Amino acid sequence: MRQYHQLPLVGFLLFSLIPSQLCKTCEVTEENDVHLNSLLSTMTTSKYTSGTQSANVLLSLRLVGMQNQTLKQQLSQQVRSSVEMRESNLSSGQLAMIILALGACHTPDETFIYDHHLISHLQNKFQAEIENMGAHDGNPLTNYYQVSLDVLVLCLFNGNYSVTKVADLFSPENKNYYLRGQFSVGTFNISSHVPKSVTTPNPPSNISVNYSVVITKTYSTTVTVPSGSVFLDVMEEAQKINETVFGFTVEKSSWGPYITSVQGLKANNNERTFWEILSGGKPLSQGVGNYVVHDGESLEIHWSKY
Ligand code: B12
Ligand SMILES: *[C@@H]1O[C@H](CO)[C@@H](O)[C@H](O)[C@H]1NC(C)=O
Ligand SMILES: *[C@@H]1O[C@H](CO)[C@@H](O)[C@H](O)[C@H]1NC(C)=O
Ligand SMILES: *[C@@H]1O[C@H](CO)[C@@H](O)[C@H](O)[C@H]1NC(C)=O
Ligand SMILES: *[C@@H]1O[C@H](CO)[C@@H](O)[C@H](O)[C@H]1NC(C)=O
Ligand SMILES: *[C@@H]1O[C@H](CO)[C@@H](O)[C@H](O)[C@H]1NC(C)=O
Ligand SMILES: *[C@@H]1O[C@H](CO)[C@@H](O)[C@H](O)[C@H]1NC(C)=O
Ligand SMILES: *[C@@H]1O[C@H](CO)[C@@H](O)[C@H](O)[C@H]1NC(C)=O
Repeated sequence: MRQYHQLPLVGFLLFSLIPSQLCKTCEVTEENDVHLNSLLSTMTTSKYTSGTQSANVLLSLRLVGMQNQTLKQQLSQQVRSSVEMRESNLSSGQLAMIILALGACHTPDETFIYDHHLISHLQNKFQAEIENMGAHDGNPLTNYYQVSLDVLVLCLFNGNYSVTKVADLFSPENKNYYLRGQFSVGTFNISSHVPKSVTTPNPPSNISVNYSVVITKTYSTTVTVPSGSVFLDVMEEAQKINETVFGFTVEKSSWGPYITSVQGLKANNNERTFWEILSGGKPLSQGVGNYVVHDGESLEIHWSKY
């Protein structure tokens, strides 16, 4: 027997997000049409390499009521096979996103959720997050963003969770919501650096940038790369110069390459450490695979805490 819990107020608010309600189409004004169309065309023509990516796009397409059935079926197939292939390796938030995407709009995919016991898998993954928080000073296995996705989905799909735990977890007094003394990352100072126009210079030229690894000590070098290079190209050139100082590891993620270690020092969720990337002292709002570097720029990768 499953016990169903609902937080009265939060439950009501989340209830209003129930899939059938989400499926109402909303109007886009004519002047915004052009933006929407370019977004939709990017979504239609992109190649998705992970189940989470497909799930995010499928959810969006279902929510806006987009009619391309071929595309929706392709995406839903990718999502379902990613569950079949690596359910046990999905993080809690990834599984939550997948359930949201499959469960939106009452399609036949909804039965897949129950046939594969995805809600009870999510309950277990959520439980593991809670246990990790107990053992590591409130730090989840993944992050609070994913833990909140878990709760949203458990609530929408009548999963079992402890109401008191959740109420504690999402209380504003929770110190883990504070970054550099501020509540949440809404006020995070991220540089609004827009990549310069993508006109490729002809003939191709080289540019030089200053690249530093900052732990407690700063290790700097000057790197020459072809213009149009991204942050990751700079890191690879620096690694060729001195493997000990500039060596790093990278992992594929749904946002592109993610830096996991530099000089053998690995980011750790239990300690809330990560490798932060900056330009001119300001944190970048794109990852190493997307940020295009400029001549004379001062790039840094910092051992940081969040
Ligand atoms: C939590 C989080 C982090 C955590 C991740 C570690 C952890 N404890 O889980 C920390 C604080 C370390 C982090 C770091 C960074 N992040 Co971040 N992060 C997020 C956030 C809020 C949620 C990610 C998540 O769990 N999604 C849900 C799960 C189900 O999806 P997922 O794909 O499996 O999630 C993984 C990846 O997203 C990955 N990840 C997190 N951030 C980034 C950034 C990049 C560029 C890549 C490739 C991967 C990546 O970590 C997640 C867990 O493994 C998102 C915002 C969002 N709404 O998604 C921003 C977000 C993904 N991050 C962003 C950025 C810019 C960064 C940094 C580059 C910031 C910086 N200047 O250093 C760094 C990454 C540097 C590096 N080492 O390569 C941007 C990416 C924008 C873009 N267009 O590329 C986002 C969208 C926030 C924003 N709106 O600006 N991040
Ligand atoms: C529907 O999506 C498919 C890709 O899955 C694409 O080839 C096709 O052009 C799309 N149709 C429309 C009308 O956009
Ligand atoms: C799960 O991840 C581990 C370590 O990353 C890997 O060795 C294993 O092959 C993965 N299993 C599946 C089914 O993808
Ligand atoms: C529901 O979850 C709570 C803790 O989160 C647990 O104590 C209880 O046994 C669970 N009930 C069922 C039926 O799984
Ligand atoms: C962000 O920048 C503004 C102005 O540059 C500054 O006043 C503010 O203190 C900064 N906030 C953080 C969290 O660094
Ligand atoms: C750019 O650098 C590469 C490698 O150092 C070199 O082979 C090439 O000639 C340079 N190109 C220009 C235009 O300077
Ligand atoms: C490169 O940047 C580091 C750290 O920001 C600084 O200490 C160093 O002087 C800079 N080097 C050059 C050549 O500009
Ligand atoms: C790399 O840098 C370290 C520290 O500056 C230095 O001790 C080492 O000799 C360098 N290695 C190479 C191959 O240049």
